[in-house]
Amino acid sequence: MHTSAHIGVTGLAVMGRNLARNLARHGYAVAIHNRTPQRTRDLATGCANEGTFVPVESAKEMVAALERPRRLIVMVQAGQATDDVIAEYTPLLEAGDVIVDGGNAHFADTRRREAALRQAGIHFLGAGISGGEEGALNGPSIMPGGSSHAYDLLAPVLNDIAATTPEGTPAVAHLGPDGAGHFVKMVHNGIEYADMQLIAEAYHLIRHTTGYEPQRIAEIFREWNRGRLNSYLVEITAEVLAHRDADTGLPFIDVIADTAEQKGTGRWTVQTALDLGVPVSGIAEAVFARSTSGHATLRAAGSALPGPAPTILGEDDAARFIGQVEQALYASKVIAYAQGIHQIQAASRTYAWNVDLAAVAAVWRAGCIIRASFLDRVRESYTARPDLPSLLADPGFACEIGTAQLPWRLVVSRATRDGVPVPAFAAALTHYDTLRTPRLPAALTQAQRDYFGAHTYRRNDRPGVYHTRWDSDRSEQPIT
Ligand code: NBP
Repeated sequence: MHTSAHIGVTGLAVMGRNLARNLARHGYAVAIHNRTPQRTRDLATGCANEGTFVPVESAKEMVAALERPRRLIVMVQAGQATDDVIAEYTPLLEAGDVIVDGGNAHFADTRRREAALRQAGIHFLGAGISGGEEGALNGPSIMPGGSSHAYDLLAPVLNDIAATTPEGTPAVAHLGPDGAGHFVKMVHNGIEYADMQLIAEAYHLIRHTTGYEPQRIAEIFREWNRGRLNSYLVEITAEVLAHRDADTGLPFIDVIADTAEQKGTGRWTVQTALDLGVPVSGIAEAVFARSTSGHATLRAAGSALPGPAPTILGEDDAARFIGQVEQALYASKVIAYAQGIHQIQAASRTYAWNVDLAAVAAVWRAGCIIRASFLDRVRESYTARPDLPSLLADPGFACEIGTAQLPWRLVVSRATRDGVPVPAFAAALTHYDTLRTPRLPAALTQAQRDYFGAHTYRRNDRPGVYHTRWDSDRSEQPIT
C-alpha cells in the first residue's frame, strides 16, 4: 500500500468521488475509502488514468496511508453519518491532523464538532462545497470555516481544486472560525431558493400575460443573460425552457410535475433567520412556495376558488411588460441577496466570526449555483465599505432599485390583478417599502402589546419605558 497519500477522502458517492478525482487530476495522491467497499474499487479502477488513488478498506488503513499532518476530507451524508465517521477517526488520528467536513452540515453541528475535536488537538474545518457533482469534479466554490491553522494546512489544496473566478482567483476563502463556512453555505442555498423562485415567477407571469410558448420565453431569458441578470441560473432556465420532451414533443416544462422538492438547507436558512431575528422574506417565500406546490389536497381544494382570468397582452404591450419584469426580477434579486447577506452579518456578530462579505461575494462568483456577474458589484461594494449596513445602502444598487421600483410595482400589481401568484416578487417589494417607510404601524402593534400584556412601550418625544393603565384611568406610568 502507498503510505504517503497527500490527502484522504472518505465517502465516495457522487460528491466525494468527484472531489477525489478533482484532487487526483491536480497531482495529489488521494487515499480513498467508502463504507461500502465496491464504490472505492469502482473509483480506483474506473478512474485510474486520472491520477494516483490509494484505495483503503478501513479507517485504520486510511490513517496509515496519509502523510502527516493528516488531511482527511469527509464527504458522507450530513447528520448522524458525519458524527459516526468522525467518532471512528478521532481515536485513530493524532494532534495536529485535520478533518474537513465537506458535506452540507448544519453550522451548529460544525460548531459542536469543532469544539469537541479541539479538545483532542485535532483541527476541524467545516467546508461548504457548492456546484453539485459537476462542480466537485471541475471546480466547486468552497466555503471553509475553522481555525486559521487548519485552513493554512488545506489552503494550497483547496486553491488548486476550487473554481476560478473571472479575476483569476480561486473561489475559496477562509470565512471565519468554526461554523462560519457552513453558515455561509447554508445562506448560499437559501439565496439559491429565492433566486430560483424569482426566476420561476418571472417565467410564469410572462407566460400567463403574453401567451408565449416556452421556447419563445427561453429567448427572453437568453437575452437577459446577456445583461445585468447574467448568471448560471438564468442561463440554465433558458436551456430548460427551450427543451422539448422526446416522448411527447411537448415543451419539457409542460410534462414535468409542478411540485418542487427540497433537501432542507433553505428551511435551515429560514429557521436560523428566525432565531437571529433577521428578515429573509424572499428566501422564506421561496421555501413556502416549494411546500405549497407539494400540498396536493390543499391545491385541489383551492382550484375551485374564484379569481380573475389573466388578460393576454398585445405584442407592443407584451414587449413593454417583459421589460418591466426584467426590472422587477433584478430588483427582487438584489433584495434577496441583501437579506441573505444581512443574515450572514447578524450571525457573524453573534458568533464573533468577522466574516469578510467581499470574500463571500468573491467565493460565490464561480463554481456555485448562484454564480452571477452581479456578484462582482457586491464584492466591490463590500471591498469599498466593509461596514456597509446593507447592500441597499450602496449608492449604485440604491440608484438601480430606484429606477426599477415603478416597473416593479406595475408587475406586482398586474400579477395581483390577474391572479398570478408572485410571492417572492411581492415579498421583496414589501421589504423594500418597509425599509423606506418613515413611520411603521409597529407603533400600533406595540400599543396593543401594552394593552393586553403590559409589555410597555417607548415614546418618540422623550426617553424611558412606559405603560398605560388601560384597564383604569388610562394614565401613563414611567417604568424606567
Ligand atoms: P450522500 O449525501 O447521498 O451520502 C452518501 C454517502 O454517505 C455514501 O458514501 C455512504 O456510504 C455514506 N454514508 C452514509 Br449514507 N452513512 C454512513 C455511515 N454511517 N458511515 C459511513 N458512511 C456513510 O452523498 P453525496 O450526494 O455525494 O453528498 C455528500 C455530502 O455532500 C453530503 O453531506 C451532501 O449534503 C453534500 N453535498 C451534496 C451535493 C450534491 O449535489 N449531491 C452538493 C453539495 C453538497 P455507502 O456508499 O456505504 O452507502
